[in-house]
Amino acid sequence: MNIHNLDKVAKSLIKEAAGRIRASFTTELIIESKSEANDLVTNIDKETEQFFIKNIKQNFPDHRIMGEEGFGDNIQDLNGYVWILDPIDGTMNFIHQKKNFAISLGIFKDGEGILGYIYDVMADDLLSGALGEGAFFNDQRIPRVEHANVEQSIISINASWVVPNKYIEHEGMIQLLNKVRGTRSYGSAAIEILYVVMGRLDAYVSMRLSPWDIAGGIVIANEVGAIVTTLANEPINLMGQNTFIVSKPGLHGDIVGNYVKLK
Ligand code: 2AM
Ligand code: CA
Ligand code: CA
Ligand code: CA
Repeated sequence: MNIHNLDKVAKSLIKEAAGRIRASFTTELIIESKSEANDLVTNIDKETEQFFIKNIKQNFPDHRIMGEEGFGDNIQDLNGYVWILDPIDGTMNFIHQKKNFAISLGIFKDGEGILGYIYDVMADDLLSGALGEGAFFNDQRIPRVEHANVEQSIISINASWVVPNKYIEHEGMIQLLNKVRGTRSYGSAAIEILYVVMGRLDAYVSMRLSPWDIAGGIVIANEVGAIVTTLANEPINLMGQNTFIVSKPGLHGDIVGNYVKLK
């Protein structure tokens, strides 16, 4: 398998899928709830995933696909080539705001992340990374991220994790938010990872992410020296859900060691 060919196909599928998503704004959306009332999916999420799967299978018949909407393969291991896809990350933003949503894609070979992509569909910004070859923002090489400390950082976190919740002691999060320079929340894990990689944010924290939210981002973050772990400071398991932090070095250890108290 030629990695440059794989990269070329992946990028062209992402661009074509994004064009279809933008074109869908002229048609009526069909919106459904999934596991809970605020867990939304649309016909465009599903059609986009099906578009990828059809084209991946045509180009690479022996590759497997793990997609959020369940049209791909039933993936129980990462043997061979596995594409981990979120057709629309930030579906609520897609529906309500028509911006700040992304296509998120990671390509893994025998468990190792070899290519990663986060495409901010409305900004037309493509963040990509290839194992050992660095990370790129619209084909411009991105420098490695710098160290950061809590006092001078902007941290992205959903407000749900700062009020009492079942995952984390919220008092610790309040202490953290009292110390940082600022907080943000964008409603798309992929876009928030993109911002950390670009240095626009210093860290992003979440209690409950799925493999497709983060697979592409992990490959890219590794290439710029941003640190990705669970909030228990363990490696991410791509076969299930995880707590999650992506952060500049220094800040990562401080947040995980001094503010996070998991339940
Ligand atoms: P999604 O839009 O693809 O569902 C929202 O804060 C972020 O969390 C989005 O990246 C969203 O991805 C993700 N997320 C993961 N699990 C979710 C859930 N059960 N409900 C809503 N968003 C979820
Ligand atoms: Ca979803
Ligand atoms: Ca997602
Ligand atoms: Ca999604």
